[in-house]
Amino acid sequence: MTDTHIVTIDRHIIDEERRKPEASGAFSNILTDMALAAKVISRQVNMAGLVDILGRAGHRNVQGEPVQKLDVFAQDVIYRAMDHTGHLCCMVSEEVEDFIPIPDKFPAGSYVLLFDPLDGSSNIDVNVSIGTIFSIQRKVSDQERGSLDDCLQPGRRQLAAGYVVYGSSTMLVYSTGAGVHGFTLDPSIGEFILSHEDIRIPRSPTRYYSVNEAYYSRWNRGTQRLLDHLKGTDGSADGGGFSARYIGSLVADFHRTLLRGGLFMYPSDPKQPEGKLRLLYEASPLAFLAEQAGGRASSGEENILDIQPEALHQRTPLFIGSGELVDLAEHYLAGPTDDG
Ligand code: P6P
Repeated sequence: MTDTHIVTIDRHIIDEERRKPEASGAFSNILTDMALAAKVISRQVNMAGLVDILGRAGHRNVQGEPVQKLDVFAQDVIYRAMDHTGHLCCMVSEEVEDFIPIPDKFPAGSYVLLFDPLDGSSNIDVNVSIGTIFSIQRKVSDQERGSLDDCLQPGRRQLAAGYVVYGSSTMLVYSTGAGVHGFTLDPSIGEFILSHEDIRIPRSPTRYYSVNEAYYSRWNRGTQRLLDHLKGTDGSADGGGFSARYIGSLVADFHRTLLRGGLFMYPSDPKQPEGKLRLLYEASPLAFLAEQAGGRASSGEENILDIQPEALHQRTPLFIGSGELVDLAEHYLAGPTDDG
């Protein structure tokens, strides 16, 4: 008997909206528009090997990194899905140096969309999963078409956050503050179908730690001691027992951590004193999801969601996943950093 009880993401978003009497519907429309953008990007990503969109687009983004053509495509798709709807006052994108006001020809709204259109783009050419990350904040200034104050808000104030992982299947995972829910794209009907309701990050004992260990020699002693403990090489009775997993694509590594538990980390080092990952549209939305799923995220010193952003593209060290492992990371990072 074919299951006819399917919950599409559009229906789920409407159900979530109905739980909030004050909801205007604008907020729900942003999520629905993001789901549409995700379908369009997914089609292009899955065709990447067939269509001439691989390889570099010939210029560099605001981070100074070579821009892949799919990066440009994803940026355009999300921008065009959002610029005319009247729900946003402005946007922040990893691909654009300044915040992006809604054009005067379109009505402006009360929300801010912050996004990384295609994270992990260096993996595109080798067919490794990549992702889109997004965060939604409410406008706080009196500027009709947004201001830096609307963009530089702590993650604790997010109204919603989510990501799309373009992998063996395309999944959209989001939260509006009432748990984390995952939807798998069924290409045969072009719909995201509820497949992972109320995702909870497994608690210890969990199996995985996830970090680029090639940088071990650059880390401070606290970070090195944390790795030694996770690997069971520090001689402690309760160390070890993990498997290492590192894809090198943030959304894919986080998605596994969300579903299987464990600890993902991208520590700082002398070459990257603030870490590599971006606060506003990478660490902060993933931290919101982690906390909604019963885990948490830290810079190593403070909860990611409590950081007051100072700049659009500022970076942060990131330790995210099962709460007790994030606690462990903070414990080791607070310890002696020299050989003492
Ligand atoms: P590294 C991909 O380029 C990315 O921005 C994230 O998706 C990923 O987590 C990280 O960089 C990988 O960085 O230094 O380990 O190659």
